[in-house]
Amino acid sequence: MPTDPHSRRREEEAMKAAGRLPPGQSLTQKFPVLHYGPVPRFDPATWDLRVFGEVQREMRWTWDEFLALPTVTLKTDIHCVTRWSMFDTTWEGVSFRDFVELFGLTPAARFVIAHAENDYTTNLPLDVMLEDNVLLAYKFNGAFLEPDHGFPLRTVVPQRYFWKSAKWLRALEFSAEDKPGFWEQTGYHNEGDPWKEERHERSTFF
Ligand SMILES: Nc1nc2c(c(=O)[nH]1)N[C@H]1C(S)=C(S)[C@@H](COP(=O)(O)O)O[C@H]1N2
Ligand SMILES: [Mo]
Repeated sequence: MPTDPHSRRREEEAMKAAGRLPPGQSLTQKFPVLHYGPVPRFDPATWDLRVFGEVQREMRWTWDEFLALPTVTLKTDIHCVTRWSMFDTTWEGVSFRDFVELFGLTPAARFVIAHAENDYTTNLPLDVMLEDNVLLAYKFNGAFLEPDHGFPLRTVVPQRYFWKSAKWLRALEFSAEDKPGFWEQTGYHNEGDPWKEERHERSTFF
């Protein structure tokens, strides 16, 4: 990417025309850190990941158990609602679709609520989560995640704005009803599709 702002702007327009950069986004080279609240401490002795709700079997994994699960590597573009996009990020983790096979869902399951440390939650339809590019990721560009970026574990859902990729993941809830999460409750769009520019819910105040 050229550093000169004029040629960069031209490059971004070309990317939009080519259908790779969603509307209203700009490319970034460095990986911004963005979250609400403090970075939680990780203790491998007490950490667990739980699944609950509309599942056949409620289960929990310790950190060592989770690390033993088969992983996949995914190269993808990511898009933040604050208008930065990053191309060709590489993540390694457990494929969500494979993960669900370990416990099974009930026929009532239609939404997935990611629960992270410090009560951060975010909601997605189950059918989006079951697309083949959704990961429970613990490595970025070949190394374990930095604490800032969600170590030990985060969801990666590239087809939605990045606030729906929960850092410091601790549980996945499967639900018959939708449950708007932390940002969704403050007015961010419930779906958050960057290609439709679903940034905020239509507000009655503007
Ligand atoms: N637990 C948690 N996850 C979170 C957030 C947060 O505040 N808490 N912020 C979200 C937002 S708005 C973005 S853009 C991405 C940023 O991820 P990064 O800091 O790794 O770039 O994390 C998302 N996941
Ligand atoms: Mo974001």
